[in-house]
Amino acid sequence: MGIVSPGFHGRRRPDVKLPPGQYLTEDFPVLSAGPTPRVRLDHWEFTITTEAGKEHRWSWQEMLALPAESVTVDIHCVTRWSKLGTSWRGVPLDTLLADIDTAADFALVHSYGGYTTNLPLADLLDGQAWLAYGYDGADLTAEHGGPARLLVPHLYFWKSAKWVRGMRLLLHDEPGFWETLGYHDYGDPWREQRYQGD
Ligand SMILES: Nc1nc2c(c(=O)[nH]1)N[C@H]1C(S)=C(S)[C@@H](COP(=O)(O)O)O[C@H]1N2
Ligand SMILES: [Mo]
Repeated sequence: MGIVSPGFHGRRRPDVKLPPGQYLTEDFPVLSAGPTPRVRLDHWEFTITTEAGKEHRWSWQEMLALPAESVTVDIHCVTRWSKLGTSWRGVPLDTLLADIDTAADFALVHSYGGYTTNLPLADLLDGQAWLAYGYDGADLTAEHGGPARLLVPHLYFWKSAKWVRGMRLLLHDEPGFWETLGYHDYGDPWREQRYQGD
């Protein structure tokens, strides 16, 4: 996928904490398929739309008022860099999904700027995913997806949609941007699910 900032240097060394085919980087590369959208906080909203068409919407202030968590996780990009011990702050998706009546098994996440990515709904639950607005003790910068991005660290990082705007809950899986272009539907880095058929 489009490398915008290729000027980083990976170290090759065996490390059990790295999924197969990955190398470590200390930098935080920026990978964006298009320009960085600038979203005004007073216009920002996050919307979950159920398969029945019911919309659940949070303004920036409403989202910030929800209980947040600080998490430290490893992230793995399909272009083979991994970064260990990244620290984030955000709202668990469990909280946003808690009161939503749905029979859906899938989510199609969409971002300001038009990016999309799909995941099983189960992968957004049980403490596995966050709506992240803080990174390393500061506000999440725009290049890394601020005001807020999805954080789903157990899958390749393309599933962690930057500038996230909402998601549609679906009874049937629908591919997102990279998945339509041949990347794996699920994207488990430990099973090296980079491309369709892996
Ligand atoms: N909206 C949006 N989200 C996105 C992307 C993108 O191009 N647009 N790129 C994905 C990819 S391929 C990766 S590896 C990570 C990169 O996040 P970073 O730029 O903060 O490192 O964001 C993911 N989320
Ligand atoms: Mo990526």
